[in-house]
Amino acid sequence: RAQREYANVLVSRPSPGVALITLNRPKALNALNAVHFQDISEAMKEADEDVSVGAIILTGSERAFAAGADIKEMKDKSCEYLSLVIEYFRIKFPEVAEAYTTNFLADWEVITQLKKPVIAAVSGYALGGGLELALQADILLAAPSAQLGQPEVNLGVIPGGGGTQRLARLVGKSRAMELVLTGRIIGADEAERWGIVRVVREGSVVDEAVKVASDIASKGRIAVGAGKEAVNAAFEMSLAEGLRFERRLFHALFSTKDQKEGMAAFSEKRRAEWTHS
Ligand code: CO8
Repeated sequence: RAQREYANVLVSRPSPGVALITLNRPKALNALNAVHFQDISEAMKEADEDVSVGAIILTGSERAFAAGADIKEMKDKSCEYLSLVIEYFRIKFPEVAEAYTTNFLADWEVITQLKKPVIAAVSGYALGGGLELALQADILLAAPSAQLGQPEVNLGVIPGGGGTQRLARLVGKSRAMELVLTGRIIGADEAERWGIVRVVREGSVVDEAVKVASDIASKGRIAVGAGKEAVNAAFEMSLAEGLRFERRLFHALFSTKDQKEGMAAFSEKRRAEWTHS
């Protein structure tokens, strides 16, 4: 089907089953303004709904994945635009929320709501909202040039797109505190030691992401979707709840044709032909 065009992102299919979404405001180091972000979220949703897509890659330019939310756009905003208030309105007054949320980075958590796996391929700066965007991805690959940080403290604010929560879970309290309270920017090696990313050869981050995405896209979509859902549950549930959730999904997969096919193919020493059903 015809690919939609977006002003601020490029969308391509570098390999069967793989959607590549490239943030494309290079002069502003991919700073995320409302229009840019709307394009990102619509392109991500479009790829998620496309049955021919098995995995989605989100990347930026060589110099910057994304240098954060657009400071020039944010600088004159009053407090009601802050996400805390958006959340409050979303819950309290759903009809008012519409007006607020169509404005400032409305669909912020969009990546976490997608069914397909998302791989962030990070080169250069991933700062503030740029890092928070990458942290919403399921798999993070980084070039040696990658520079990650939450410099919001230098602007008189704190991360507002999940940074404090996701980093604390990912790298632990002390490291998360250091990033959030000092704004220190870390390089790819340190980010890899901390378990945030896997570093690949310079210049190959998108190619590596395509390899991983192609590999995922070659599996049965139902099992991939269930695996993603189960791992993500680990960040939201207690261990007992998460184990129960995993077991339920595991059992449910025995009602799929892909389970019959996968196990038959193994027994017959042949490749599985997934029907995603
Ligand atoms: N916003 C707007 N414009 C930016 C941003 C940004 N975040 N980052 C860079 N730019 C622009 C610069 O203004 C400059 O534009 P111009 O040429 O018109 O002056 C252009 O990009 C190139 O940048 P520099 O000249 O500064 O390039 P350098 O190589 O000298 O420096 C840096 C690169 C270190 C990345 C530097 O640009 C920088 O420090 N940028 C700001 C980083 C930052 O503070 N990010 C955090 C922003 S706050 C945030 O993200 C909160 C997220 C909340 C999410 C909430 C969801 C609901």
